[in-house]
Amino acid sequence: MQHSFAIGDSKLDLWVGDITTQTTDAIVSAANALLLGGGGVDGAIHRAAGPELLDACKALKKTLPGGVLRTGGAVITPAFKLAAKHVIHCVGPIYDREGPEAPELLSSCYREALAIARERALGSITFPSIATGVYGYPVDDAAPIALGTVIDELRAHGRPQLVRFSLFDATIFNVYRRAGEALLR
Ligand code: AR6
Repeated sequence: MQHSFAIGDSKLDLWVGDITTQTTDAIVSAANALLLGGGGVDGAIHRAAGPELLDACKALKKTLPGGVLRTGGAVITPAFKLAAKHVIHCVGPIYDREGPEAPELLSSCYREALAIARERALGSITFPSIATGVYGYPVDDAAPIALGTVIDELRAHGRPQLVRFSLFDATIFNVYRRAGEALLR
């Protein structure tokens, strides 16, 4: 299952599938503040990348204030055994904890990840549906924020050339597809 939108010269692609199989320059993990791995998409990425990814996260933690990645933040490591070259680790908002700040914090994840991709001159990046699993963000609310932020960033900067979402099942894919169609109507 796949659907594409054109945003200027860039492509915004929606896929159904496991993000660990993606071959884009970077894939994004929905991590937590401690950056020590976890469940969901983060666990799948750590398992597929191998133990070097945890070592890289531990080294990176030492450079962060208090050893934690703030909510809405993003950092980059190599991707080790994955087909992608880099993993960008984002911390989405815990929906019930952040209240009215949640939309801005979710948007910040996508903005910061895309800023890192531009800084590193990456041509392609794949996101999961950040915060909509364990962190409890309703996917109907998260999808227009995720796609709206990516569309704004692509319109403002014209790169990376490809932004993909690797969505775990057809239900989530359909929510994102409808949100994309509504935003780009
Ligand atoms: N590929 C693509 N999407 C996936 C995959 C996969 N392999 N596995 C799960 N998803 P979640 P969060 C989807 O819970 O809500 C972790 O423990 C999943 O269906 O992974 O941001 C972290 O360490 C959902 O749509 O991330 C944090 O503690 C989406 O990915 C916490 O969970 C996000 O679900 C972060 O929670």
